[in-house]
Amino acid sequence: MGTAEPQVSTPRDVQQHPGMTTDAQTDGFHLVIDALKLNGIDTIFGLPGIPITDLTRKAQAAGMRVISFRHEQNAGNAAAIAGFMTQKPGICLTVSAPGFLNGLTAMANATTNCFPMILISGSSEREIVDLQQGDYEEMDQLAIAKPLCKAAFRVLHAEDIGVGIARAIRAAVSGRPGGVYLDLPAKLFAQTMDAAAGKNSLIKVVDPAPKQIPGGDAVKRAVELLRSAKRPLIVLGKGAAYAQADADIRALIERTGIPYLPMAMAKGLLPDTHEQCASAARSYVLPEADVVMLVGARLNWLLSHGKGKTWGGKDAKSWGGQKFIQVDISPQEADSNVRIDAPLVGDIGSCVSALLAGIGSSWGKPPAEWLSAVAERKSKNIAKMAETLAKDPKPMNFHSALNVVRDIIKANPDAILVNEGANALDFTRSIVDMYKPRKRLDVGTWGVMGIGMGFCVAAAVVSGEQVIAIEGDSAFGFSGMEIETICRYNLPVCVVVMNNNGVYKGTDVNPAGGPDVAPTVFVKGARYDKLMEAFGGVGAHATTPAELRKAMEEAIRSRKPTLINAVIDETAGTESGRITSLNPSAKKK
Ligand SMILES: Cc1ncc(C[n+]2csc(CCOP(=O)(O)OP(=O)(O)O)c2C)c(N)n1
Ligand SMILES: [Mg+2]
Repeated sequence: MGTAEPQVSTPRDVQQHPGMTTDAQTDGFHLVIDALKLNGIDTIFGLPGIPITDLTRKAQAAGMRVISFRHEQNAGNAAAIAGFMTQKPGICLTVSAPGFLNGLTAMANATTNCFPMILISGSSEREIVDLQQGDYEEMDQLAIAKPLCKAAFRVLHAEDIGVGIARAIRAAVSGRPGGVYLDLPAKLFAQTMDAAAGKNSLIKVVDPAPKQIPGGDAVKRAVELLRSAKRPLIVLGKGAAYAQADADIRALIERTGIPYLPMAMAKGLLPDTHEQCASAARSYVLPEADVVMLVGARLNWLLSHGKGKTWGGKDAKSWGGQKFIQVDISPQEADSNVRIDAPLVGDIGSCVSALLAGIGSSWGKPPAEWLSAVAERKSKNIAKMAETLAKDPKPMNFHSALNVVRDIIKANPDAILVNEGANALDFTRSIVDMYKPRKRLDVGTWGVMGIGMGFCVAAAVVSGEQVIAIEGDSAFGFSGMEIETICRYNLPVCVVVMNNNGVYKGTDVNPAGGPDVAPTVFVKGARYDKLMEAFGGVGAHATTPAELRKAMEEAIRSRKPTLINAVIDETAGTESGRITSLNPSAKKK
């Protein structure tokens, strides 16, 4: 069978004669599809071409939903967020070398964010790739994928497809979820084998993401530390959202009475309007808390590494004095940035239910001084924000536009909000309250641009709910061509482009005074709405909050693919939004 590994003998029931498939035979194409279906995977996000075009056709013929994209990165982002929403690995299917590389960014982002996805790429002939003889789209994909994913596998023989898919599924969803790469060389698809033996070779994965029960000592340690706190705080991360342990998490928060902070994608796990939500007092509670319980949240840059001024430390690196409880599925997470006094390792659902049992029924609420201090900061900041939101400046700015989005989400709490950009991201996160779990999907751990339209497509396909995307005009550009995909599948997606003529703002000028505009500036007054009309969707142009409201309400009423070009004051944004401080500053002026 012309295999590159001479030590592997050709199995007797595998032949290399495509076209000779009889009813009693199956082939690589069908085995891949059957293996996915056997494991309850019903959707593929991908982009066809050699050698996987027929795989997309045959998958569709076999009743799978095959969502075809315009660029693999968007298909990959769709797969990743489908994985986050469903706890099943999202599948992204690409061609070899360039298609694979296009999908790779999404797979790496999935791994970073702990989203379960499987990137399946066709690849070229092993013999030619390994001798570097210059095959069509030649690349040693497996080697390149390895450092960017949780696991990477290659299947050379049809009889091993069942094992390959099973291993990929387990790797993607068990423990801390992540991206997995599965390499399927072109020759595999045409290999035939006896149909009964083929069926028998497939594996239905039993218990793909086994519960990981925390140790009793660790639970006791965590509960005791929490009980000792005078100013406790709970931080909910997107791991807590992923876990789908919503009722228990809510019970834990409410029974302990502890103020909590949701990270961006944990917003809505409890309604952001919950009286214990401390989002509006973030800069007060982080430095003031004495015991912090992290639930599915890592102490990475998004939480200032658990130290420094944000946490009340004297300078950038010094400890603020908090004690930490960290609930996480990975035993390696604790102590990554600061000392974790009570690590609690297990799946979030099992850990939270153990904590609930541990705190029992007679838990005293946190000291009243702490709760009232938090409440006071909160109401002051909320009042200040309400004042800002009530203004109606001309031209429209981020606040007055997002005040509309805030009302729309309040009236449509089941809608899914996709969000990317800099100012368009940061203002949306702080202004738009979420009411239900896993409804906010955004740039995640990396703050990556380009997730927008891929996330929209997957969110609509997976949930059937209305999707609303709030996109910076720069952010939108990374995946904007997928509005054709949105129109093609007639998805209920309303994209709002917050058009401030550029990256961060539209007012920069070329310091050298030449004819080129500044690197952050785009075409002024661009009409993104016209793009949507080109594909039969609805385009709207909004220069006031009233126009924006009308267009969004109409989009939701009609469920038609819609793009609203929301004209935002080009002076309104700030450099890098809320993370200006991360910009290196030049020594030499
Ligand atoms: C893949 C990638 N490339 C570049 C960046 C750097 N970056 C951060 S935000 C941003 C765009 C900000 O502009 P826009 O989306 O228009 O948002 P605004 O602040 O103008 O609302 C860019 C390019 C990134 N985060 N990810
Ligand atoms: Mg912009």
